[in-house]
Amino acid sequence: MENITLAPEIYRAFGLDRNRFIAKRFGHGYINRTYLLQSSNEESYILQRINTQVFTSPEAIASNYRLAADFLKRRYPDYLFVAPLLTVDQKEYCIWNDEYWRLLPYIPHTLALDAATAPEQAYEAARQFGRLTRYLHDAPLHQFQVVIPNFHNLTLRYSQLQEAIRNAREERREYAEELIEGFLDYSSIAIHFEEIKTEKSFPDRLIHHDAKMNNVLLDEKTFKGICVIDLDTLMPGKIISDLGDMIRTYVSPASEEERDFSKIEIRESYFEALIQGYLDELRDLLTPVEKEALFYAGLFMTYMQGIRFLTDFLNEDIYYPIQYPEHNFYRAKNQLILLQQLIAKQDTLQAIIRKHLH
Ligand code: GN1
Ligand code: MG
Repeated sequence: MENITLAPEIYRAFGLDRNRFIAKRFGHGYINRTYLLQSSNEESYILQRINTQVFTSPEAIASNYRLAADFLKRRYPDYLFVAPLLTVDQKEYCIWNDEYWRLLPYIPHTLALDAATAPEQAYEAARQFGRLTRYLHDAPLHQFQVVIPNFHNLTLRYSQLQEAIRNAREERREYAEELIEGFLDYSSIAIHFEEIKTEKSFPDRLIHHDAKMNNVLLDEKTFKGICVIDLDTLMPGKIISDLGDMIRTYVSPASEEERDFSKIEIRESYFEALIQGYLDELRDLLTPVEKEALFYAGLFMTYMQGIRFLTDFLNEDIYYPIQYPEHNFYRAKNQLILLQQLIAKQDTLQAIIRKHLH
C-alpha cells in the first residue's frame, strides 16, 4: 500500500506531529475510510474518515461510545474497549473541510482476519461479540442512540426491495429477474421477523451490528480474542443481528465477494464453534424467544444482506462501492446461495444449537 498525504490540520487537531508518521490505507470496510498512521517508534494509530452519508450523526456515535466506555470502565475495569482518542479540544472527532475524522488507538500484536481459517477463531470472535452484549447487559439501554434508524429492520429492507423493483430501469430489472424471484420466494423470512419482533420476551440489547470476523482483534500469536472494534453501530437491537452476521460470514469459506459460487459451503465445525462461543457468554441471559431464534438468525441476516445488495443493484449502486457493473448483483446471488445452503442443513444445524443450549 502506498503512502498517503493527509491534511496537516487533521494531525494538528489530535496533537500529532505529522512529520513523525506515515499514513496508509487500512482494512477494506465499505463505508468509512480507514488509515494506519505509523511512526518509527512503534507508536501507531488508526485514523478514520466517517462516512456522513451513512452515519448522519457523528455526535450520536460519540455519545454511545462515551456511555459504553464509562459504564465498562466502572464495571469491568480490565475490559479492553477501543474508544476514540480525544482531540486537543477534548472532542471525539475533528471536522475538517466538512469531513469528520476520528483517531483510535492501534492495538499492537493483534490481527484482524478477513475470514476464519480455523473453528477456534470463530469461537474466539463469537465470544467477543457475546461478551460485549453481556457486559453491557445492565447499561442504561435507553440512553443509547439509534445511530442508523431501521438498520436491521428486515420489514423495511424488504419493502425497499419492492420499491427498487418498481423503480428500476428495465435493463437492470430484466437482468436480475430470476434473482428477484429467488429472493421473493423466501418472503416467509421477512414475515417471521414481523411476527417475533414485537414479542415481549424478545428484548432489545446492546448489539454491535457488524459482527464480521475482521471486526475482532485476535492475539497475533495465540489467536485468542482480544477485543471488538468498529463500534459505530453499537446500539439497541436484537441478538439475531450479531449471531446472524457471524453465521453469514464465518461458516462458509467463501466471502460475500466470491463469484465462484461452488466455493460456498456450510462448515458445520465453524457453525458449532461460533454457536458455542456466543452461548458461552450469553446462554444464561437469553429468553426462550431468543433461544428459539438462534437458527433463524442466520437466515435473517443472510436474507437481509442479500436484499440490501440486490436493492442497491436495482438502484444503480448508490450505497455499496462497486468494482464492476454487476458487482452488487453477484454479491446478492452469493447470499441467496448461502441462504439456500443454510436452509438445506437446517436439521443438522438445529441439532448443534440444541446441544450447546444447555
Ligand atoms: C457494511 O462498512 P462495512 O464493510 O463495515 C455495512 C454492513 C454490512 C457490510 C457488508 C453501515 O459494513 O451492514 O453487513 O457492509 N455497514 C453499513 O459486508 O451499512
Ligand atoms: Mg462496519
